[in-house]
Amino acid sequence: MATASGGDEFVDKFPDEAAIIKASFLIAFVSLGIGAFFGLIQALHRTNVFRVIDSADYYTVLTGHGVLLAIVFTIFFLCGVFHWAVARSLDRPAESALFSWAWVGLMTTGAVLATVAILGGFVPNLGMSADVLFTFYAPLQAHPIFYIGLAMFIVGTWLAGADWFLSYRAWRQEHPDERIPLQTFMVLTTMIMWYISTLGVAVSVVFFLIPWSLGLIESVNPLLTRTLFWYFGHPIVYFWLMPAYLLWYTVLPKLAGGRLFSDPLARVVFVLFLLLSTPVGIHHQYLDPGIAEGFKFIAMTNTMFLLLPSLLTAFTVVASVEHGARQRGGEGYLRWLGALPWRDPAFTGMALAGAMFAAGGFSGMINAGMNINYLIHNTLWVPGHFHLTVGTAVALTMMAGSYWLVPQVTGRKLYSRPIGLLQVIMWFVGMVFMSNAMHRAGLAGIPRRTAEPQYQNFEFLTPIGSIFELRVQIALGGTLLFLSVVLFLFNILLTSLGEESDRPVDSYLPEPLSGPEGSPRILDNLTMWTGIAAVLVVLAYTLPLAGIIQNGGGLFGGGLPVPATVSAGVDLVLTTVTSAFNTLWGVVA
Ligand code: HEM
Ligand SMILES: [Cu+2]
Repeated sequence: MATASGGDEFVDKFPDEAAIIKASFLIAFVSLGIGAFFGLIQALHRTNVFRVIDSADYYTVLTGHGVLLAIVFTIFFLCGVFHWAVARSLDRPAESALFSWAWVGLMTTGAVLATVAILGGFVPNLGMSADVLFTFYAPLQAHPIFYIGLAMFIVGTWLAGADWFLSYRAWRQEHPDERIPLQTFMVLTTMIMWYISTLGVAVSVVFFLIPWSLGLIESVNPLLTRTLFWYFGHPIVYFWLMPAYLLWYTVLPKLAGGRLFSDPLARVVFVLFLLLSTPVGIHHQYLDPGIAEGFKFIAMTNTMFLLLPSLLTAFTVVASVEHGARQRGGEGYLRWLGALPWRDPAFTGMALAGAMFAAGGFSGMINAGMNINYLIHNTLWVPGHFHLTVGTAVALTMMAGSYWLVPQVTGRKLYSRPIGLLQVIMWFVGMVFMSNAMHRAGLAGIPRRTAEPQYQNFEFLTPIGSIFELRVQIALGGTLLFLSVVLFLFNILLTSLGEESDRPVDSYLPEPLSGPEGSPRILDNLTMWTGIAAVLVVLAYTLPLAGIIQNGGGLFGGGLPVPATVSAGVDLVLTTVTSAFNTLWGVVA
């Protein structure tokens, strides 16, 4: 890895890149603030502790919360991290600052349009709303501006990826024989996964949802838009997670006082995520009619394979942190934990985020099991689960990472480490309350996505504790989480208003204990991995999609007859693929 030492700070070396990263972070943090405020409103409203909105507006708030946090905050922040990682690990600026500003501008315009459409839902006379939730598939319909904004946002991310690939190409010309620096490798594999998976949502938005919301077509095939959404909806999970992994693999060991345990293992993990992220989306559709059980079973099996890279990560990251603790004098089987730098909010935040991710992994296994999923489907268990994963493993890592990254791109020291420490601990405690209670409420059958979870003449029962106590925990947890975001934004704001410092933070990243030299070069063969990933996607999706189009009333649903040529084409693809599959099966079995 390239190094940056005293006087040679990122912001001095790469001022244009620092400006791009600051802009990305700024938009991410504004979204985080608004989204967290909406989260507080929801947590207090559905527990009936305090109500400021009308229940009819709940979906507007919930859509704002989901879109601003899970799409805008996470993706803007990760674009900043990736821009930083590529510039520092290739040790070169982007090819064109103008091009970088173009993607920032396009993504920002798209995000603003989508947000305006959502907020329009609060003003009934406006005739504009987008109460379709962050999963935006049919039959819920939004104002066209919402979909157009989303499309611009996604195209913006494609351009950002192109920016990083162009940097890499220029670097490669000057370094024909070197291994791809690890951080750039992580960014490129993640972006290849993103290109493959966003194709699904792009098709859904451009060919179906935009024409439908503009009235150009009368109907859509809802199952098709759902399937195209989830084709992208699972990989987006890894799009959120990979920047957190990037920080856990390459920054956390350093903060712990050590070095990454193994560079090749990290590469293997990112390749596995590239291959396995996309052919599993149907695991979000276990309860959808119209998809054969067999396809759901295949999706479940593929999902279980994803445990492998997750466990490899847990092993590598913990081993690296333990190495750090032992470098700092830690001893014993577990006593070394005490030697870690727990006063550093960047370290503690990331470590707590990783610990919560383990819990999220366990509840995720239950979601992933086809039969046991029926127990918790669409209950509060599900938000309980993903507030541990994207809501903590990712969001808390991003906030903690900011305490180390923001000084690098602003040239200013962190305003307050104690406030930072309080903030990350508050997030952890708040999430223990809110998420645990949500999981338990889900087991009791309380539904998600509703302002009024109670039913008339019906009492939810819990095996231990009471529904009242669960409601209090959700409201209390949500309040602590919101206050934690306020502290975070306050600390970052005062940091950026502070005085410039010669050495705002120790940004040096040491080499891994085991470098890439001994590992097979094939790991760096991005073209080959892309090819394999594409083949897996075709295998996983061709038959289910053909079935959905045929059984769901064609490409555009029941309302419109499918043009004869299209349906003949689908028939042809279906019979060819089925017979090819049968032949292949005959050879294998
Ligand atoms: C201040 C912190 C937060 C609070 C108080 C909070 C609270 C909530 C609550 C109560 C729900 C469930 C609403 C329902 O199903 O009726 C929810 C849903 C959700 N939250 Fe959060 N949350 C917070 C932070 C986050 C973060 C950081 C993320 C992601 C980065 C996130 C992503 C989501 C998503 C995607 C949903 C599902 C929306 C839907 O069902 O369409 N939340 N949140
Ligand atoms: Cu998934």
